Formats: sequence, structure tokens, C-alpha cells
Amino acid sequence: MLTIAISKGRIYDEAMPLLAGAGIRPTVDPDKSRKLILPTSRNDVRLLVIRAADVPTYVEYGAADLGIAGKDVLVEHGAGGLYEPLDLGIAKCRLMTAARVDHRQENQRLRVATKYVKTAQRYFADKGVQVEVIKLYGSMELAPLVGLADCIVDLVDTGNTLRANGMEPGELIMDVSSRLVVNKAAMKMKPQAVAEFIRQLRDTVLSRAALA
Ligand code: PRT
Ligand code: MG
Repeated sequence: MLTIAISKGRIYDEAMPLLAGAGIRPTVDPDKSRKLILPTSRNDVRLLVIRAADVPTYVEYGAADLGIAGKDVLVEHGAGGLYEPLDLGIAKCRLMTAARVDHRQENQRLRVATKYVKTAQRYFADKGVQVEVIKLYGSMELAPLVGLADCIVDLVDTGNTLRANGMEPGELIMDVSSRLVVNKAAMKMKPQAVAEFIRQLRDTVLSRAALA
């Protein structure tokens, strides 16, 4: 049995056509069911539907053999315990700093609101900028509007969310896309099943890239 961890929403929606290329189609719709373990058209494959930030944890501990997660999540988690054999080229965006269009720094030490605490700390430390990082769990764009922070570190795709809130992108921290991650023990315990799955997924990703 291969167990694949994935999050609902944009990653799930964009990954399904790729999994279909490996003959994997969930037989239950996660938006219509409360099931967290989804059976698939392949008897030897099941999906775990979990929060995006939890995917590396399930894979690292071997509760899932494989997972699909954004590079943002993997960098923040620290991907040391995982193999990352494949860039799936889906759910693309950029991790950026952003501030109010009329930004004035209110605080002596730059205050940065983000859910990417470690990544933000490392980024500013590398630049030699002293910051105070404030951990949030979502809606980072609000923080500078109400004086909680001078700027944010968040994902940007179209920029519409920033614009709608009187903010603008600043510096690029990293380009983000979703990656396949693999538990290191699974690679040794189920080498054939894992290698075959990676190969099928890579073929699908490459043929899609050739069409694009
Ligand atoms: O939503 P939930 O709290 O359950 O968890 P999550 O936010 O971690 O999950 P989800 O499904 O929203 O995001 C999962 C992954 O999708 C992220 O880890 C990224 O790798 C990837 N991804 C790609 C994005 C975006 N694009 C994206 N645009 N994740 C979030 N956004 C958000 C962004 O945070 C901001 O609020 O969309 C908004 C910006 O979009 P634009 O188009 O307005 O710029
Ligand atoms: Mg979200």
C-alpha cells in the first residue's frame, strides 16, 4: 500500500490530473465527504487529506509514504528528513515581503507579520536586518493596515489580494511550486512501488511541460 498525503484546495485540484496520469483517481470527493482517508481507483494507493502545513510531518514520520507540498511549507518545516525527487510545477506563486503602499516604519525594530516565521527570520538575518517576527496563522495582509506590523512575508500570485488592501509587493524571497516528497524509510522498504510512482508522475509532469 502507498499512502500519499495531500492538502485540499489548490494543490489537490492541480495535483489530481497528475495523479490520474499514474492511474490514481480518488473514489470519494473530499469536498462532499468527511473522510480523511480517501480510497482510490488503485487498490494499492490511498490519499490522506490534511492541512498543507502538516504534509511534511506525516511524511517525515512515515505515516504517509509520499506527500505533495509547497516549497514554502517544506522550507519552513525544514526538509532534512525528506527526499524531494520531483518539482510538480503546480500551485506556483512567490514568497515575498510586502508593505503598505504608503508605508512608514512605525517601529524602531522592523516588525514582520507572517506564518513563515523561520523563513522570514533567516531571510532578514542574511540581509543583516534586525526584525521582530510576529507569528500569524492567516490574513497577513491585515496586520500592516491596523498597525500590528510594518510589513509581511506572504505568498503572492496575481497580487490582487495585496492591491485590494492598499499593499504592494517588496522583495522576492523565493519562487514556490509544489514538490513530491518521500519518506526515507519508504524509499528503502517499498523501493519498487515508490520508484514506479515517481517515474509515472515524472513522465506526466514532463509531457505536460512539453505541451505548455
Ligand atoms: O488555507 P489553509 O489555512 O487550510 O492552509 P493553506 O493556506 O496553507 O493552504 P492553501 O491550500 O491555501 O495553500 C497551499 C499551498 O498552495 C501553499 O503552501 C502554496 O505552496 C500554494 N499556493 C500557490 C498558494 C498560492 N498560490 C496563493 N496565492 N497559497 C496561498 N495563496 C494565497 C496567499 O497566501 C494570499 O492570501 O493567495 C493570496 C494571494 O493570491 P493573489 O493571487 O491575490 O496574489
Ligand atoms: Mg489558504
